[in-house]
Amino acid sequence: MTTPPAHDVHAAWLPPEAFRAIGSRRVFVSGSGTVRDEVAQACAQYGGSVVSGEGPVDLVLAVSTAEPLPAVAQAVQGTAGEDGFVFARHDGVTVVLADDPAGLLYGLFHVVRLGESAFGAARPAELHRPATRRRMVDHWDNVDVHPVMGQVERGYSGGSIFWRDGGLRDDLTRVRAYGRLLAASGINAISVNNVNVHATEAHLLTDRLGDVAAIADELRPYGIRVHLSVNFASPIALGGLPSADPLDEGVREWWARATERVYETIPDFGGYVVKADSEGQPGPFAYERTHADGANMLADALAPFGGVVHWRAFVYNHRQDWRDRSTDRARAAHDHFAPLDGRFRDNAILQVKYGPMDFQTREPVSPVIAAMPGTSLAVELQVTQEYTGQQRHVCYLPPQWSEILAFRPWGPGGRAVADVATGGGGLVAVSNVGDDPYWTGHPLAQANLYAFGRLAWDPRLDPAAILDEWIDLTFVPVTNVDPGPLRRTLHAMMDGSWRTYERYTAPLGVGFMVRPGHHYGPDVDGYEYTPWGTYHFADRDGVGVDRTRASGTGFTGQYPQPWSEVYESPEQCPDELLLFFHHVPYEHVLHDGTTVIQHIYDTHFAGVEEVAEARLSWEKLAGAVDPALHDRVRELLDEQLRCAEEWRDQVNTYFFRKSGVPDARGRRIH
Ligand code: GCW
Repeated sequence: MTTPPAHDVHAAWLPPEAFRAIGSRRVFVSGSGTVRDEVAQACAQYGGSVVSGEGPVDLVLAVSTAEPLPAVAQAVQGTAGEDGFVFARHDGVTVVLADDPAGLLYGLFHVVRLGESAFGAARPAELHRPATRRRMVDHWDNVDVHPVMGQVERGYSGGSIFWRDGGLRDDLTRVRAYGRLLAASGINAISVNNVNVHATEAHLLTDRLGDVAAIADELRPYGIRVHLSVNFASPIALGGLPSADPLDEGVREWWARATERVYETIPDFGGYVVKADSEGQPGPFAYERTHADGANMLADALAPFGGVVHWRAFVYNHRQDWRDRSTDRARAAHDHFAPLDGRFRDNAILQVKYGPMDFQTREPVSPVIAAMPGTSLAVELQVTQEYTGQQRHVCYLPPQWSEILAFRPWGPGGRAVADVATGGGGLVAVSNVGDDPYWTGHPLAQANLYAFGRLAWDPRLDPAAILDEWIDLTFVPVTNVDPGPLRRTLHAMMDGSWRTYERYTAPLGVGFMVRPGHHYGPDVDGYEYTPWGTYHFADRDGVGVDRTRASGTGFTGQYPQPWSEVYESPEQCPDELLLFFHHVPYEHVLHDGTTVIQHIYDTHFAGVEEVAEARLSWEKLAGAVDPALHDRVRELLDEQLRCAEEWRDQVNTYFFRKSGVPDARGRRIH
């Protein structure tokens, strides 16, 4: 891959030009701090000035209690609340008023997004408030380089921006810059190490806490709180205790003391993230305790300091016997957690992956989300593209996230997933960032991180509009040519890319079919006879997993009405999830009149054609974007096309050989 020189870090969605509209004006800023520094820097670059309350001013950025507050700002009414801001254009002046410094920062970035249009016609006061208090990204970064996973587990952007050679990086400039990017998207919380907490990383809680504090110092100016993944067995591994039983007094005391020391060092520390009894991580099951017992022990240690524990619901048997048709991995989270509803402390957040399996391109929404009204739930998304092209393929994920967030588990008229999340623990996503100069490996993958932040702030935003916002911020200001073609091309390449990816990979919601271990590229039977619980059950007659109550694993019964009925019925089940819920013959007819087998052939040919088209469109943008970036994306599109063809040919050939049914259109199948 071509890489620009190491010092040349891509500015992502905050190129200097994005600040021109602000930096070329007279700006009143109340107080000292990040907003003032940002404005002063922009003004130094673009000829504007930071002014005091007297004299003419174009933009006011003020905390509402500031003295003196220019008269024009006093005329703007509205209470912003935590992290919020009021935005208005009044008497020829643009006004941003907040109640706290974080809100002012979000107001500043709102003006950055609007650019010149923030200084046009009058606008009545608009209130902007985040839908949820905590908007979080999780890093799966290891301090040491892990022998199998590398430094960042499921990371596709190089090493960690925090850790290097077994310790904290000497230069944390990029951490500060990352915090700035996150704040500009709306994110305000981050966990800095992998949920699989290995031996070295466990020490971040105790003797290596100074490293975490140093990261917190870099991120604090951008309103971002630091959280830490901890190992449930820490009292044994770090404290030398004989047990980690969550009901043991000595163990509880150990966590209370350890947590106290964390807050002595980092007073605004956010809390813990825990993966317990999952894929080999220790947990409360070893002591015959429940996950509520485990989570509550940590919640109690954190409560005096206002901290929270994010307790992950990703608990399943990863040593399943593939011959055992009664065990269904999709059922596991609901089976384990639904009975515990109402038993978690207020500051324990149950973090639930959006689907019942594992971040697949297509899954139904997890039934846990509807099953725990008495528990604070956070919905976990995967910005890092583990199963969606690993940042070698263009795959703009927000259309998927928006579908998930808009899904109504209790049917039309009921609450949506977004309502459950915003009324509880909010949204959390696994970050896609590493030490790559473009931050995310594939430069276009930056859009996923940006859009996650925007949706965490407001889950009702339109993903297509966020995409344009990202394109304009990232590319448009630096090109001297008509921005129209660039915007149109990028939009066309990216907006439908998740569906394109779906077309050339595993069909109709059946999932996986990826190469075991690293999960890149096709391997239809790769997981079929393994202990991982991820099967498609293709035979000569048909394909899919019978999860019905009538004849299958009964998973459909974990949903409330109407979905328990809709998913139970092969006639009513949405096509895109058909093979997730049903084992059907190849000749089964979908709602659009196509058979399953013909759908498999058609989508796989179509998906590859769409990638080929995207590649051609990108070729035409040579000269319209930075040449190094153009090269990087072009090389990646070559790889995407190669890989999509491989997917097409393996999947089509596999199903042709199984079924013996030829393609109705006579295309080449190997
Ligand atoms: O998707 C799976 C990944 C693991 C990951 C796990 C999890 C961090 O393959 O790499 O571990 O999920 O979410 O805990």
